[in-house]
Amino acid sequence: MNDEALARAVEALRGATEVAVLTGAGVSAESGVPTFRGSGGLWRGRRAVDLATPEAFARDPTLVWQFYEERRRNLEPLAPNPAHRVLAAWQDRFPAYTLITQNVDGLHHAAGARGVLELHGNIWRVRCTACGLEREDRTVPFPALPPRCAACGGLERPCVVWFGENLPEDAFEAASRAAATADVLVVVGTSAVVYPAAGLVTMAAHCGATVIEVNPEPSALAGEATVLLRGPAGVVLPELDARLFGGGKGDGG
Ligand code: BJW
Ligand code: ZN
Repeated sequence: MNDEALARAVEALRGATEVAVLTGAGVSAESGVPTFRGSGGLWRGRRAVDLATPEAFARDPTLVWQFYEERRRNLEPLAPNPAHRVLAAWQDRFPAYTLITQNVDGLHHAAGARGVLELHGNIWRVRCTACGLEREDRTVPFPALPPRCAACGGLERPCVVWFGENLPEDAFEAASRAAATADVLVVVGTSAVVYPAAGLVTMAAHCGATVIEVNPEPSALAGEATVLLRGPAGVVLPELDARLFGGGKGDGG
């Protein structure tokens, strides 16, 4: 990791009153969750992003349901990693702090983060396609076929946001406000190709925020990041935390 970049990130965060964080699949990679566009992003030979569409569900609800069923089964034993723990601890470190995620895995919450803005929903919830009724469902394994809604008999689906669907309005509005007013936006583990989430970075940069990117690989953010921290989130964030606050939060428990 580049020491000068780390020092610049520390300086920006030390002077910050409002901090926002935007995470993507990469923050959960070290917990064992495959990223979407990485080598683990294929399921039964299909691209994960091609199954995450309303068209795929309309064509073959059982296939798409089984894709989510398998992901839930794989997720169940996984635990938050040091990156999730540092990002949860920061809620008590900065005067104003907003954690925004594109992930549906619930690992930020499992690490103790409160009020996480989940832009793309949550894999542990289901929603009726007919009446919209939502419920939490942590059953693993899920039934092999999509269940029927207890209220109206409609087909249930995972409560996640597919391509072409709107993001949850309240979460996206709160995320936009946080991006617009943040002194620093930390962008962790996202390829930044999916909108409108990726647009939050542009918004923050235009509104004067310092943008710190944590990612081992280049992303679509390119010139938008002020500080680039090249490395895995589970290493970079505990190091940043240690320099800022003396560390300890991301280690061990
Ligand atoms: C590490 C690491 C380690 C690895 N540490 N890092 C404007 C322009 C162009 C298109 C559009 C636009 N506005 C809207 C669109 C259309 C579309 C879109 O963005 N398309 C583009 C792809 C072209 N957007 C939408 O449709 C959105 N809805 C919408 O805009 O509604 C309004 C509307 C309606 C109708 C018409 C038009 C507009 C909805 C988007 C929903 C995205 N859903 C998914 C699936 C969620 C459910 C599920 O989990 O199955 O969300 S797709 C998938 O991508 C998932 C993710 O949240 C999202 C982002 O992926 P992410 O997190 O960035 O993962 P990866 O794999 O891409 O990247 C991982 C990164 O981690 C890499 O950079 C690695 O290097 C890094 N990494 N190890 C740190 N250890
Ligand atoms: Zn219903």
